[in-house]
Amino acid sequence: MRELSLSQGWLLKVRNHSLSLAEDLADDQGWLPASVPGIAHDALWQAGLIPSPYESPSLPKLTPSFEQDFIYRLRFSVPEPLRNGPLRLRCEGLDTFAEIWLNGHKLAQTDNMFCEHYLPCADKLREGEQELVIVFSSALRAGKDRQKRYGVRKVWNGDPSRVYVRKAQHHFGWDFGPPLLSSGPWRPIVLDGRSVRLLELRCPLTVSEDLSEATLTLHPVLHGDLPDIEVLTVTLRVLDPQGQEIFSDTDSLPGTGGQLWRSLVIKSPQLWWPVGHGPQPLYRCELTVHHEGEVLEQKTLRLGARRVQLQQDFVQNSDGESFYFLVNNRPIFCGGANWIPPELSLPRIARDQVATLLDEAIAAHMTMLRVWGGGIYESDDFYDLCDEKGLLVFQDFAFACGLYPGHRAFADSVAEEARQAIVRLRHHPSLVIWAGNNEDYAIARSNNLYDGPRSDIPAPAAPDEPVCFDGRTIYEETLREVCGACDPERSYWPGSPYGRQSSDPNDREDGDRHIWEVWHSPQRDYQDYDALCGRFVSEFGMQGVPSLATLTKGLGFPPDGISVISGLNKGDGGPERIQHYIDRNLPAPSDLATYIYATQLVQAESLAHGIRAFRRAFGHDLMRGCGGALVWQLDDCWPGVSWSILEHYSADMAKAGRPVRRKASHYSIRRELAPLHLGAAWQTEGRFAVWLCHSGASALRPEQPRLRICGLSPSGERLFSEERPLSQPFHENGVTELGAQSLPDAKLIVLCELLDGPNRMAKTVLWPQPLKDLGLTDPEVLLEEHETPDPLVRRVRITVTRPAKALWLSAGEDAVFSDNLLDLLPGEVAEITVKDPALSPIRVMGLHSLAALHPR
Ligand code: BMA
Repeated sequence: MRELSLSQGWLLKVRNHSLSLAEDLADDQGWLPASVPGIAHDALWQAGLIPSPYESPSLPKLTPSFEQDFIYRLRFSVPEPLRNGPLRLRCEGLDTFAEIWLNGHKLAQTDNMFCEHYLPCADKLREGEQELVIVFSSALRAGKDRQKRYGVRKVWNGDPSRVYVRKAQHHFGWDFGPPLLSSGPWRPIVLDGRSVRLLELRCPLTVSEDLSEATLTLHPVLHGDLPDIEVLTVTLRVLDPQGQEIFSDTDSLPGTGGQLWRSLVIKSPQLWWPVGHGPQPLYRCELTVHHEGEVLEQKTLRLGARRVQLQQDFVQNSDGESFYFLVNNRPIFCGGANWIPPELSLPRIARDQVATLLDEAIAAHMTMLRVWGGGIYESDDFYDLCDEKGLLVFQDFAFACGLYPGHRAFADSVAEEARQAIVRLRHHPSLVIWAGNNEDYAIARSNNLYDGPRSDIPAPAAPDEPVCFDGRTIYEETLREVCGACDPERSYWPGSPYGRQSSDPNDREDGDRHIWEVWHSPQRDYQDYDALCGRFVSEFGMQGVPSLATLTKGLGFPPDGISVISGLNKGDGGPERIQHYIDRNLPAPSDLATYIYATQLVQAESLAHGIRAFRRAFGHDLMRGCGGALVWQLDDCWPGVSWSILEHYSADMAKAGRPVRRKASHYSIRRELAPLHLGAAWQTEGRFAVWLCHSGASALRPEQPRLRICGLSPSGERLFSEERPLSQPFHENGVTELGAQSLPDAKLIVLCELLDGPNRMAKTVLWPQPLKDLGLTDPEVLLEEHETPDPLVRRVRITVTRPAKALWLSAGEDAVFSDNLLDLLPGEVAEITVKDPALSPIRVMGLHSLAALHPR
């Protein structure tokens, strides 16, 4: 097709404001090679002019560069066939304040990194070599200028001027990572000579209520620059997931373009399911535009046939309404996590890196990711992979933790950004909901600027008047309207969190909820998560310090103690909050290695307590008290200390085929989200409840289930044992309460097992809380290693003579364990494998490794 990718040969320099732009361009000094797509700071870093933005000691040295402007320049020639015809410069993403010049003519000025720009330029070409220049000015300066004009607004995280700037908000610095206020063409630039362009291809595939048929509407909108041509031939085809054509039609449009509508009914559609619930068949819809044998435009989209409903209805014995998703009429508990961009420098993000991170989410039995509003509308790769893998996506619009302005020009820019994002993403079956923002209602409420959904939306205040929550107009009017017009089939939710009845956007019985009473103020115990549950928990989290290898990367040197890593923690009072939870729950760690272990154990326990409570509240039928639990946060954008459950997995690591480093919480989450899960929780000292969670996956139906419960003393004597058949029918896609039970001694460790014939289908160990009072002595861990046919893989058999809590195995930096963080009791055998290219000796830590193992 008639396109020229402008990705090679770019140069960049820091703009010298003592010269005019023409003089600066003429000055040969200071030009560096630059990648496109790319950002200026990557070029500076590669040239050795700045230190690595990924190392915490670099930050003070980088800060002055955030106020710099940059010139990108490309000299190129236009191939002859492209010259005759319409030409546009297609800038798929410019971050953020850019002036675009072609051969001395200004083509445009931009201020929204989330928008693609089509700039007509045929009449600006000259003979011979062309010169394309893009001048990027500092987003920080631009934001501060706007702030001067319109007033300072409240934010949590980052410089407050960020609310005026349509740029990924975490670039201004967030509590999980440092600022990187760079600029540049972060998505491709293409010289686009297509004479016919597909403006949009709308193709909703809706499944009937009884799932027996699906209706596919095809609605392409084309623009053509060929007024002299009377007939363009447009072919539309639909292929089933096996590649068989199930529809084909040809029509014609004039050379100026136009629109077509087609509709077809697919009988017995192959349904697309979330991972763990069924397959992910993808239909294909193809459009081709020809003229006299030449293909002028082409597009293929993959579609999934699924029926998704957000259920907001009655919940028995409670006020408020439910918030859960039905997919193909099946209630789905959305266990999952929040996704942030996996690199500080967005153009570095690679498809393999994303694919591996998504596989890690699936390995932890997650079904949903929330693309958080402080990041970006992710790449097509991200959503394509979610479609293929069956991960549901909860998609925020790109706003987070701020009082955004509601004035017209700003809202218009947002409307265009949203329209483009929706048109690009709406065909993805993985995408199940749009949400207006992250925590903007919460910050408004905390400043007494929000009284609930029925109050009036304020008009923008003058700069000298007190700030108001005028940004509400964006979530309740602008975005709602764009979603209604461009994607009416999908749910739109004004914010996360938000409630449609309550004046508290973070209400426990209305809408979704972010649970930060644990970790942030008032630092509630994680054992209390059940009392904090919401109808859909879209955020809750606990920090965990990553491994020594990752810390070393984030510092640029190996840490020799705990205090030196504090610069890697950008969270408000981060190290102190971690310490608070260690003090409440664990014996004191004695050195950096046991400290890392202790933080990861607290994180793992905390998230497990949360998921266990929230999943239990999924209940059944008319008692869906909680529809999902999304951990804050899956991944990291740099090698720092954060709430992530995976350590920073860089594009470079992905390229080198290295594995992801999991924090201990990955394993505890995986257990809590297992399709068949036995839950247990203390009700009072010495009394506990047991329940069974079932995800609906068909292979997991015990035939003759029995429940066995044993009580063990901390030294391992079995003081209590009981086994009974489970006679009650259990709820599929939900929770079956199995009753409560008292123990002869409050300090017993409880082993709960679900048995089916000779098989153990599920196991849970309930430990007296807090763990620091347990008084565990050395469990005498025995590891037996065996070779396997793969020389890099060892099989490890683990046994103990006394109860062991949270055994953590480690080996070389790139070792991958099939399971880890094991609770093991005398008489049990754990068999796992480890793949370790370094074949390093295996080390084991456990709760018993922490010093001062005595009750406090
Ligand atoms: C959440 C997120 C982020 C933040 C996290 C941890 O609410 O939305 O803003 O990183 O809290 O504080």
